[in-house]
Amino acid sequence: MTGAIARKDTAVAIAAQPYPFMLRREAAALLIIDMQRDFLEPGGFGEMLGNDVSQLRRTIEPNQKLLAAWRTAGLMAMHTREGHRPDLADLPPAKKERGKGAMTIGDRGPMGRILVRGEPGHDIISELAPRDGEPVIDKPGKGAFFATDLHAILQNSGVSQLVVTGVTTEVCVHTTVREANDRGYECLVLDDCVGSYFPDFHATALKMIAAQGGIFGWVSSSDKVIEAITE
Ligand code: C5J
Repeated sequence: MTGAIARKDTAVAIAAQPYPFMLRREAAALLIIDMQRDFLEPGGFGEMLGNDVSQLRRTIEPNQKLLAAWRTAGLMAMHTREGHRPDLADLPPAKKERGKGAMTIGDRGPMGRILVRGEPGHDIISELAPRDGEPVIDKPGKGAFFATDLHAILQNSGVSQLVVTGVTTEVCVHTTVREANDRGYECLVLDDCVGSYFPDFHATALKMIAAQGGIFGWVSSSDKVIEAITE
């Protein structure tokens, strides 16, 4: 057995809360949640709901560095996008009506129809554009497992560990981590690579993941993961 193969099959400990996460490269995927223009740029869904989108933009650079290191290590990366069919047939009326803003999902904004697949605002930001071969999961809800083929793709790829990043911490990241946890995945959430429009929600959501001995998973930061996967 070569040294490279021996390293590949060996779990590496990553300092985390509530205790070290044992990353197994062959079983791990990076799951980047909803880093879309609609959430991170003015004129999209996030701003339509009254949020300050600049709150999320601090996550871009650490996600870029992590994704570059992850790709260099030859590990599996996946991306998700929240959005709906152009005919809005998969949009629950309750979701459309909530928010009560002047504009709602499906209306035309500066980046096209809000949260609709195929529109510019639905795209992943250019800084984190998926590469050919990286699965992109289109999801109609907050959780990435609901009404998607994510679980099948992970199972067929032998993935049992998820390194989770993206936005927003307490909504789509949290919902996805909870869904993953109930399906048996080990989730490591990176505090500098997830973000919220509400700093206090962000901090509490991260505490909730690692509390009670890791009730939903582990929390660490991107520098520790990069160190662990860099040869
Ligand atoms: C929200 C998301 N916040 N991606 N979506 O509506 O977290």
